[in-house]
Amino acid sequence: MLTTVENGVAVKVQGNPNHPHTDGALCAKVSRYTERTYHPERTLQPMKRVGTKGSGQFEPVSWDEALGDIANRLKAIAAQDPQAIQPYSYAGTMGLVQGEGMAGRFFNKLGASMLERTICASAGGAGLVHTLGAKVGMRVEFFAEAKLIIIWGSNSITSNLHFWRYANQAKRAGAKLICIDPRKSETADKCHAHIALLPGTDGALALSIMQQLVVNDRLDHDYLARYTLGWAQLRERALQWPPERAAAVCGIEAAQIEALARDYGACAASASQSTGAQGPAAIRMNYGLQRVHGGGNAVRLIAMLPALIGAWRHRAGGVLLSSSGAFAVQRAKLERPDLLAGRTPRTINMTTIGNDLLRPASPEFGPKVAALIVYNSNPVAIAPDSAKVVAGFAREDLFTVVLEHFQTDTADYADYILPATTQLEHWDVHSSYGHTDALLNRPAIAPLGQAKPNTQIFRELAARMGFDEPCFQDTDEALCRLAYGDAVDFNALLEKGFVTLPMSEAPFAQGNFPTPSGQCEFFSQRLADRGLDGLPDHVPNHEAAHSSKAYPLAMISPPARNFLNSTFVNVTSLRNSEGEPLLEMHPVNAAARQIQDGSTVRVFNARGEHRCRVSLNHRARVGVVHGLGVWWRKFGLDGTNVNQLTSQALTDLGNGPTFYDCLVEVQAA
Ligand SMILES: Nc1nc2c(c(=O)[nH]1)N[C@H]1C(S)=C(S)[C@@H](COP(=O)(O)OP(=O)(O)OC[C@H]3O[C@@H](n4cnc5c(=O)[nH]c(N)nc54)[C@H](O)[C@@H]3O)O[C@H]1N2
Ligand SMILES: Nc1nc2c(c(=O)[nH]1)N[C@H]1C(S)=C(S)[C@@H](COP(=O)(O)OP(=O)(O)OC[C@H]3O[C@@H](n4cnc5c(=O)[nH]c(N)nc54)[C@H](O)[C@@H]3O)O[C@H]1N2
Ligand SMILES: [Mo]
Repeated sequence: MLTTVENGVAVKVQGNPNHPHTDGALCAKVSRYTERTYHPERTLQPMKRVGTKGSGQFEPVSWDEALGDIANRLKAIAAQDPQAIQPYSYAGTMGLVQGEGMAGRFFNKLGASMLERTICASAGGAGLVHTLGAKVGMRVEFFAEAKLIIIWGSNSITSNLHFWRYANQAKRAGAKLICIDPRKSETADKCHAHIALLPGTDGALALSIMQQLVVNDRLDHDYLARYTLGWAQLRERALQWPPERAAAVCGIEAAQIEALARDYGACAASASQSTGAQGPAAIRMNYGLQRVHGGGNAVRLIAMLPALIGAWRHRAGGVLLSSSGAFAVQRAKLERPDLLAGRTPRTINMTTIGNDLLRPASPEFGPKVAALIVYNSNPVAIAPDSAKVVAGFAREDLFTVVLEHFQTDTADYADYILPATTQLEHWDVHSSYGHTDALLNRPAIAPLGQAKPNTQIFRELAARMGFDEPCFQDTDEALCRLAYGDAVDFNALLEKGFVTLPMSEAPFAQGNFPTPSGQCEFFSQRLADRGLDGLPDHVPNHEAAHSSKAYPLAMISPPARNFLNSTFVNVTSLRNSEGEPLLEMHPVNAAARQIQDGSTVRVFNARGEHRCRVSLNHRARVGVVHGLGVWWRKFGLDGTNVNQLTSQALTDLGNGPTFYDCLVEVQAA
């Protein structure tokens, strides 16, 4: 991203035309980054609560007073048990320095409770690790050369624009694009075929594709024999999934599965040819499909498909979910777990923060959470099962500090809000969301008002806590240099802003999977050793479609195009584009409930109720409703958002959230 600065003011941001993946284009939301940075409601001085908890009433205080009081409160709690202090952070910035760089040091030295940062991608990550061996896959640029692209659980036009550019190139060169998504997304609109399966049924679909590849003998037998582990067992399991069976589970036609397998099988390679008749087949999976109970197993099954047809032989074949395994981040050097000095604090999962804030002290749990320090996150809006989350944050005996740009739903519950800098105002380094370039974030302007980088806030807090290790003096630029160590030439990063990581063009053309066996692991001994099924299977949703009479509709809540999770929701131009929180619903489901297009509805289940307007459009299939997110609660009709309905249940692998595994009923309000 390039920022134009005039007289110290950032007047424009644009995509860097010299960066191949960005190619001069920013997504809709980030192109409004200056509007967000100079927003009149930006929090630019420390604020102290004056009203009752959650009333959102604050008065400005000096940094000195705020940090002094916070340090005193933390010291008193730590004197009893530092595990009663809980950090909570995630994706506000995914920068390695303003993320856990200095913060990790602070909480390790303190001996605070750990946070399991699994609210986004961990089921899929675990699926990849237990199949391919790491969070790695195809290089994104080679999708441009594929002849078949399956976009699976990804609304790329909304949430992964850089990939979409390559998919579009392939499309113009004659590739077939198939989208697998319960919702007819903006991306599905642009694909040649769309398979609108029920949420959480992708594992069944993948098994049935395998069954078809077996019965029609569209397999790369040489690749299977040389580079995979457990094929005989996987083959047996796949044979249990003829298209009719999978079609019933997925809520689609058997013919759709047969056609998909035919297209995919036509790309099957062999020992002598790196692709079949149709050319290379590439799968872009994304995290939308793993926010359900069986998300880990589904990702395992899909990640196996390229091995069946030998797609990995060609650089434009294979699968990509994550490229983060390509980045050798020096986390220990940044976060300094050695500062724990032998202590092993408890860990809380960020998805279950609702329950955990309400949990009393016990021998298994440890102390009640007494202090919460939130940075880079807005849990009151984005964590599931809001009724619990709100009740937890509303506890009068909980001391809450929120580092923020704005008075978010979470900041409303703070005892102190500390003003943080934005990406225009601080140093950072980033890995990527699917490509393999390391990125530098230089400050373009001075911090606005009294805002400070997260790192600086933790540095100053550390000083007041009496933490005197020299590592608390490291500058942000020093932390940037540390993040990748020797893996990235920092001078090149300073010069160009990005550095492409070395990575082979077709990483698994000859096996070499980073698994314990070196093979693509259909059977995972590591999972078997944990008492789990070593072979993947279809794992039904916790709340499977048709399993409840009271709540017959499945609800998913994927991102809105103009927001980034709950970020940008308060930017007027972007909020005007989105309008208001909407529930997309199929006309057949609406007619059965006498619901008119545009009317207000109650969406509810046993966890709660959320009111919003309904949109009867072509995007919803029968039986599935979409509450696009993630709106701030305070902009909702009744001060709630879709997470009032979602559950704290976790995934099969990786302890991830199950936002899209959620049954509801809808009534006219
Ligand atoms: N504009 C925008 N871009 C974003 C974000 C944002 O909030 N807004 N968020 C960023 C972040 S943090 C992330 S993790 C990514 C998320 O981006 P993605 O990984 O693409 O995930 P989602 O957008 O959650 O879901 C993608 C698609 O999956 C579909 N889906 C839902 N359930 C299922 C299912 O069971 N099976 C299948 N096959 N599909 C399903 C949804 O309808 C949606 O169209 O995007 C990033 N980019
Ligand atoms: N229902 C439903 N819920 C979801 C999802 C969904 O698809 N559906 N998606 C889930 C996913 S994939 C994710 S990743 C999570 C994301 O959840 P979060 O990690 O909470 O991300 P955001 O909602 O974007 O909120 C980030 C906050 O950090 C602040 N921030 C940004 N930069 C900085 C900084 O440099 N310093 C400080 N101190 N603050 C900063 C922003 O102002 C913003 O308020 O939400 C999850 N929640
Ligand atoms: Mo995410």
